[in-house]
Order: sequence, then C-alpha cells, then structure tokens
Amino acid sequence: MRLSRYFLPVLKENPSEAQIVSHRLMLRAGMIRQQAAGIYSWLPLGYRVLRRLEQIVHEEQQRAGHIPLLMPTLQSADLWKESGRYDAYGPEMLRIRDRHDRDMLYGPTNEEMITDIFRSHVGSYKDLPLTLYHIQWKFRDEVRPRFGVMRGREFLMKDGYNFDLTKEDALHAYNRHLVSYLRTYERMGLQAIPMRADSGPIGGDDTHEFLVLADTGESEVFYDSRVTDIRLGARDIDYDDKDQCRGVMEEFTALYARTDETHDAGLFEQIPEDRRRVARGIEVGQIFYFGTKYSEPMGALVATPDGERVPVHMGSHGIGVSRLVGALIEANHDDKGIIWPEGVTPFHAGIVNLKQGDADADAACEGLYAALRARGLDPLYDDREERAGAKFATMDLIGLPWRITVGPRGLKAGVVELTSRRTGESEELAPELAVARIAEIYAGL
Ligand code: P5A
Repeated sequence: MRLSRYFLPVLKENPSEAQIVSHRLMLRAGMIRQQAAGIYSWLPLGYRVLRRLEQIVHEEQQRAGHIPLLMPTLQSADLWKESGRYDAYGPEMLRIRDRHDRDMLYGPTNEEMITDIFRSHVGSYKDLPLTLYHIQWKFRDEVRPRFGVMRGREFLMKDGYNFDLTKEDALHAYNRHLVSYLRTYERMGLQAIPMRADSGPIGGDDTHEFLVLADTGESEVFYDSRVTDIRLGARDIDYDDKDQCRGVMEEFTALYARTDETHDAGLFEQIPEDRRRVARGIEVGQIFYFGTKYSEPMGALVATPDGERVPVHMGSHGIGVSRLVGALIEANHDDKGIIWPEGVTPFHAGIVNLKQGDADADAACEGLYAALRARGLDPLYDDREERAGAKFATMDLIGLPWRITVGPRGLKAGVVELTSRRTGESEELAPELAVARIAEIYAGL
C-alpha cells in the first residue's frame, strides 16, 4: 500500500476522551472511530489488525478440528424463552420488536441458537463429537462502556460450542479448547494466563478465563509468579489425544491463578511469599463446561449406542477478538506509539522515502516495494511529500515492527537502513539484504 493513496486519518493531538493508552493510540493512529457509546467503526488500519486476528483464530480453531459456520446477529426471543434466559439476562440484552410485533434481540451470545441448530439436525451419538464456532458481532448493553474497544457494547467475538455424548468427552473438548486458546494467544505474541473464574450468566461449574496482565485491566487477579514462565512454545499437540490435552491443561492450571471472583485467601497464603502476585488483567477469553443446561430444557437429545435418548453435553468458549486489539496495544507500546508483534501487524514493514521526488530514492523505494510484495509481504510505503520527521513519527505511531529508510546519501554507498520498532536499533545494508532479512523474519508466521 502506498500511503499517499491510503486512508490513514492520524490525529496530532491526544484525544481527551481516552483514559487508557490503547484507546488513545487506536484513535491517534486512525484505527477506529466512535459512532455511539461503545460502538465503533473500524477504519482501514484497525480493520487490517482485526482481520489478521480473525485469521489466526480461524486457523487455530480448525487445527483443533472445530468447524466454522455463521449465525445471524439478530435472534428470535422465542429461543431464549425456551432456555429461560430471556428474563434472566436483564438489561444487558438489547431487545428489539419487528414490524410484526415479534420480540427479537441482538445476540449477546449464541448458546440457544446453536442448540436449536443442533437439535434440528443431529440425533445420534454417531455424529459426535462436534464443535461448531463462528466469529460474529455481539451486543451487550454494558452500563459503562469504556476504554474504547476493550469494553464495547458492540464487539466481535469468536464463540464456539461443543456437543458430546458424555461428560468425559465434553471435558476433553474443554481441555482441547484451553490448549488451542493458549496457542492462539501465543501466535498473537501475547501471554494469556488461564485462571479459575466464575461462570456468570453462561452457567456451569467449570470455567477458566484467559487474562493478559496489564495495569489497566479491569479484573483483579491473584497468582503464583511461576505461571508466567509456562509457554506452549513449539510443542506438538494432537488435539484428539485426550491424555495429552488433559496433561497440558493440568500443567497449566496446577499453579494458583484466580480472578477476584474465585480467589481463596487461605490457599493463596500457602504459596511462598516471594511468589505471590496481586495484579490486574484483561480478560481476552473464557471457556465453560455447563453439561445439559441448554440441551435439557431445549430438548437437544441424542441416541446412545443402546438406543436411549439423552440430552447432549455441552460447553461454550469465547475469544474477545475486538478486545484483543486493545489488549495487544496495552501490552506492546512505548511513548511514541504502538509496537505490533510480527504475528499481528497490519503491514509487515514500512518504507520511508527521505527525499520524495529524488530519482534514485524513488526508484530504490519502488524496487523495495515490489521486492517485498513479490515475497508475499505487505509493505506500507510512505511516498508522501512530507518532512522526514513527520514520516518517522507516523511510522512510530502506527507501530510497524520494521522500517526501511531510504535516502540519497545511503544509496550512494549502496545501502538503506533497517530499523526495529521495538529496540530502535538500526543497521545499514544493501536493499536486497533488507528484503531477505524481512522475509526471513516473517517466514512461518
Ligand atoms: C463463551 C462463548 C461467553 O459469552 N458464550 C459464547 C460464552 N463468554 S464471555 O466470557 O461472556 O465472553 C467471551 C469473551 O468476549 C469478550 N467480551 C467483550 N469484549 C469487548 N467488549 C465487551 N463488552 C465484552 N464482553 C465480553 C471477552 O474477551 C470475553 O472473554
């Protein structure tokens, strides 16, 4: 993309309404625009990051054997009356009446709708196990929408639902989700810690929230500092292997890590004092096992091998996709702007032309631009007639991990400058080598 032809409405001033750094930087970098309280447009740069996160989520879900589909945002109230949640959900649910006086709602979650799909099409244990998921907008009429996309009213969620014959199989689905979520967050360059939590309006006894540690997080968390050393890394996971999934889940959750809802001061005190941590975290996902809470009242039954018809065992699992954009910035920024991890960056590298209009500089930039694209990468070329300082400030603000700076003086010596946004370190090298280096960094991401 050439910046002169892009739509990147960066702000020079700090927006006064933003209380936390991610909100401020998203507005300043022209990623989002607020349209109503807690409701945002995703401008091109923000939209690129959102799409990239969706792509990672899709890949990791499908790696775990889960099947994508797409359900609507609007739902009929009838389904929610069957489960009993229409009244129970309260004022967070946006209720709508259509022209025929039918009660509708903008879905805050989809347990009822997926249970309806299941009961209409599946009737036998032979079709199990089954996990269906989608990435779709949700609406929750939060009392206090705040912090930009972190606590929105309309927000993007990946929500998945597993259907299993037995509790044991459903717990495997739970463990499988826990492991695949860890892999998902790690690919995004984030450490999210699974913590025992409270199930709230979704229900069930078994639930873990995934928290990214950040001072601006809304949840208070208590944990053994050793949990932050655990990484999935390059470990090979067979998602069908029940023992392996249980093993990984136990290894992660053996150490104390809880949100304030489930915190137990007595247990916490048994951790050696120097390892006890009280901090704040951003909830970027949650998984639930709730058994037959929806399948029983809604009649989602399956035939067992003995021919008996029993309610199917279920769980649900959510990733806050739009919230993750904010969480990523909370975890990756400095006073100049955002620092995207390579796995989620909106463009792979920036090209800064120090002297637009200079024949050599222009030709070198065009060459770099074409060479990066030929390697399947997406560069952002700042080809505007602007001062070098302004170009650097924009690149620093929008946070591309790598910047290639091209100027007539360097070109005379046959070099361009490659700069890491994270460390600020620069290196002079031949243009082809800069391209090769960037291609190598992104290989396999
Ligand atoms: C699991 C999937 C559920 O709704 N039903 C379907 C279950 N879980 S949850 O924990 O309530 O939500 C899942 C994730 O969505 C994000 N989230 C939000 N993001 C932005 N703004 C909000 N107002 C908001 N509310 C929830 C969180 O990341 C949460 O973990």
